[in-house]
Formats: sequence, structure tokens, C-alpha cells
Amino acid sequence: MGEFGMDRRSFNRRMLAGGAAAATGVTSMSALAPEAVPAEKPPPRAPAGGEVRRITLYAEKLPDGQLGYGLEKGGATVPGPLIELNEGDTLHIDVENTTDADVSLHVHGMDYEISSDGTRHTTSHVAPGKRRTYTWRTHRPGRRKDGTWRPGTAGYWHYHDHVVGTDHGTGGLRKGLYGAVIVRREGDVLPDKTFVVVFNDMLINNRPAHSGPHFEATVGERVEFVSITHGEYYHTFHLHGHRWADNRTGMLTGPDDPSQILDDKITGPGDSFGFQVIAGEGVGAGAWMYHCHVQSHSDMGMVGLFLVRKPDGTIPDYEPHHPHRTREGAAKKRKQAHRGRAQPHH
Ligand SMILES: [Cu+2]
Repeated sequence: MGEFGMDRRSFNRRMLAGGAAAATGVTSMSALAPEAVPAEKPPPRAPAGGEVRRITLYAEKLPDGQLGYGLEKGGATVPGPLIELNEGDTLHIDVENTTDADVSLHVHGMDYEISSDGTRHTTSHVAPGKRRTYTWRTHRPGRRKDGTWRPGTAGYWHYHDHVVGTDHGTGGLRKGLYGAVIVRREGDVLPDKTFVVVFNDMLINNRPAHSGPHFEATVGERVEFVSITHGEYYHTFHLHGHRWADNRTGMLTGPDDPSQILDDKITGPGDSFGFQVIAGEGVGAGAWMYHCHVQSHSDMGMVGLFLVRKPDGTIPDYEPHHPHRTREGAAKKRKQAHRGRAQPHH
């Protein structure tokens, strides 16, 4: 999953973010020697926006019956591809519907005309086998003519279907038609890796309970988390060993930034937020949990691991074969205990 995230991010950064600074950042970070400490080097920063780009997004049925968006035919994933933009960019998205039901693309946070709303009452959805172009625009912050301040588009946002199952896309959301959008402001610090965590009903990224996803990084890497919530329930996003600021970027702008520092944040359906942490900063490598902190929800499996490796690739006090309680894992453990083998206590 971690590798997937990295690949997808690099791809998107190349395809969507563009700009020499961003491209150089990715190349130089991935070329770092293992003993290097990326956090001590000035991080790459987001370039000025203003580009116009075009992508195709395929809405597809996955082999397991779920639905997903993908950048290539047959390449749909849950969550869908991470889309990164810079304030001032425009993105045209040609949605091709390869499923047997109407689908759409609805986005939060972007500037779009009603024809790109992705709702049935505006007929801005896509029939099976058809294509439709959605256009998202973004803008920088600035002062209105009346003197008030208009916020920019920068933020951690998300997109999803709005017509499958019901006129609110309840069926599409449940089956996986959702993804993250990050809009950056010029000068924003770019992460080495971005991980998208979607609490959807009682699942994370529509995976079976107790099965992650797990995300991987090396100590010192700048890791960005995007948290999105869908479905019926309120959750809390909690990350062990790491903290962030409760503001647009999740980072403090300086010593006087009054943003509250969190390691747990309540999140409800339709919400999204994001932040960056330095993996293992001040605490070191480890299998750091992230989970919903509603106790019954964590007990039911809304748990994953942020696997922070030492530069040599190892993770202290982590036994990869027993990180979560799968049915097979529990059976294996009972069997081993029966044989009288020593079991590490977790
Ligand atoms: Cu929860």
C-alpha cells in the first residue's frame, strides 16, 4: 500500500502538479542515500499555479464488486487517484463510465460551474458507456472589491460519486467511488509521501476490518496524511507518536502560530483534513498505530499501522506476521500456543 501511494503520488505530481521545483523535489528525495536525513534539508515547495491540465478518470466496477475511479482503463483503485493541484490551476476531467449504472464526479472545495456538479437533478452525471467532462478551477486568496478577504482554494479536499444508489451517491460512496484532492498554495512544503485514509462506515479505504491499510516510511521522511470520512458515523483520527497543527496545512507557520496541536481529531461524513509529520521525529522508528479512537470502532478493526523504518530498513519491536488479528492469525497463534512455543505478548 505504501509503495502504491508513493507511485501514485509521483505520477500525480508529474502529471498534475508539474513545475520544475516539484519534479526536482521528487527526484532528489528518492535519490537520497539511506543514511541521509531529509528533514534537515530545505524541503521542496509548491510552485505557483496557473496551469491548465486534462486527465481521464475511468469509473469502473472492480473484480470484488466494489467501484473505483482510475487514471487508466482497468486501473481503478479505492480510494481513487490522489489529485494534486496548485492554486490557480484548472483541471478538465473526462470521466468515462465503464460500469452498467449512471455515475458522476462531485468535488468539494473547488470552483466549478453547476454543469460540473455531478448531481442527477442537474443531469451532470454520466450514463453507462458515456463520457462527460468536468472542470475544476482553483484560485489564490485575495481581497474582494468590498474589502473583505476571500479565501483561496488551497486545502485537503475530496471527490466522490453523487448518483449511484441514491441521488446522494450513497451506493457509490459505500462501494468506493471516492478520492482525495490536495490543492497547494505557492510555497507550501511538499511531502515525500502522501497517504490517504478514508473512514467509510466502519472500514478504512473499504478494506476488510483489521487489515490496515499500513503505510511505510523511513525515519526523517516528511509524510503527509489526508483524512476523509464518509458513511453513517462520526470517527476520530488518532496517530500514535506524532502530532500536527489544526490548521490548513497541519504545520505551524512560526513560533507565534496559535493553532492547537493535536494527535486526535473528530471527523464526520463529508469531512476532510490533512497534515504533515516527520516520520519518527523525536520518537524513532516503530510500528506506530493509527486508528479511530471510538473504542468500539477500534475494537472492530478501524486500525492500521504507520510503519516507520530505521535507515537500515528494520522496525524495532515489530513482528510483521502478527500485527493484526486476522482469523488466520488468531488460529495460528492458538496452534503455536498449543505446541508450547513462546509467544510474545502484545
Ligand atoms: Cu470510528
